[in-house]
Amino acid sequence: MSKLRIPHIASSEITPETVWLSRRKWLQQAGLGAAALGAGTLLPAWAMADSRATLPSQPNPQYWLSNKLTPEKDVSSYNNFYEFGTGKTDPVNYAGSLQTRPWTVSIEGEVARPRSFDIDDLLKLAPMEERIYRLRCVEAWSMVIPWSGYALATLLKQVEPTSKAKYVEFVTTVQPKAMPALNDQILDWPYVEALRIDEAMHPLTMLVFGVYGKLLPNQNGAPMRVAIPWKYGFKSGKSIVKIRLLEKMPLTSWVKAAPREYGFYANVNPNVPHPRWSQATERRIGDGIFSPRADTLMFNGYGDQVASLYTGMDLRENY
Ligand SMILES: Nc1nc2c(c(=O)[nH]1)N[C@H]1C(S)=C(S)[C@@H](COP(=O)(O)O)O[C@H]1N2
Ligand SMILES: [Mo]
Repeated sequence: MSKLRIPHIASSEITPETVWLSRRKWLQQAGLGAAALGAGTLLPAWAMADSRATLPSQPNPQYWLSNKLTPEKDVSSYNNFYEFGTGKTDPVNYAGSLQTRPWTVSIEGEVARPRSFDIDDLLKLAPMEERIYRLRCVEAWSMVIPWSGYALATLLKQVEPTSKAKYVEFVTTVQPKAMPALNDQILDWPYVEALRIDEAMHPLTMLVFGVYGKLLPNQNGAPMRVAIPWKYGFKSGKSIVKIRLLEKMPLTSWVKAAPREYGFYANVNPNVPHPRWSQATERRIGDGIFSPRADTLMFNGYGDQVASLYTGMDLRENY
């Protein structure tokens, strides 16, 4: 199979976002310029083949955006899933071998009724809703995506969190045979993310099983991931196998890897730059390379719904 790779600077200090910026620079210097940055352009044709099952879901007009949707081919071919590599097309090229059945999700920790769920039971736990959310990556690009799923709170209520449950941790799958980049030492695996309990119970926080009316492609986090639309994309863990309710704030993967750059909260905030680049604007994937960058919105545009969760908190300190 064809493997299109772009060279990047190898260095032990380099962090993944630097690799990405270097890639951009390399493309510019190589004279490929902006055209080569279009998400779909590097894709081999076979990657577009579509064998996913449909997932009927009811559009939920409460969670709708008027923005133009990011084309499905970009949603499924321009991804971050570092277990498969740091290149944007590594996930679509390599995630095909991820085993997504059988799949169980265990919920444990500070809950009255710990238990495991089979993924096929989770698909039937509540009516499937289709919601359009913007996903804003910390790398300053964004997509507008129709996800299928339901509120995470629906699942958490089933296991009855105790009064000690202050945080919800998501542990994602590790499949050494399927994941070629586990030895890259960019992050410690499994990829772990977490939310405060009130963030996790917020109706916007979505358990996702499908996209564009079909089951999730592996590269988007099959068979189940979360989507937390007011936070940078790295908070939305993919291919979740375990959910733990905890009394203490867990150490999440990106905070562990680079605490000065990635905070626990990671609320989208145009006023707090990443230490190495601005977060004031974003490039909308799929909008065409000549369209202007968009202004990034506080809480990714979801401030009316979530700002009250952070009353009294200094969002510069808690980035
Ligand atoms: N397990 C796992 N989940 C992950 C990541 C990852 O590398 N591994 N990347 C995160 C980042 S940085 C982003 S921006 C989103 C991207 O989701 P998408 O590829 O479906 O758009 O997934 C997040 N979830
Ligand atoms: Mo991201």
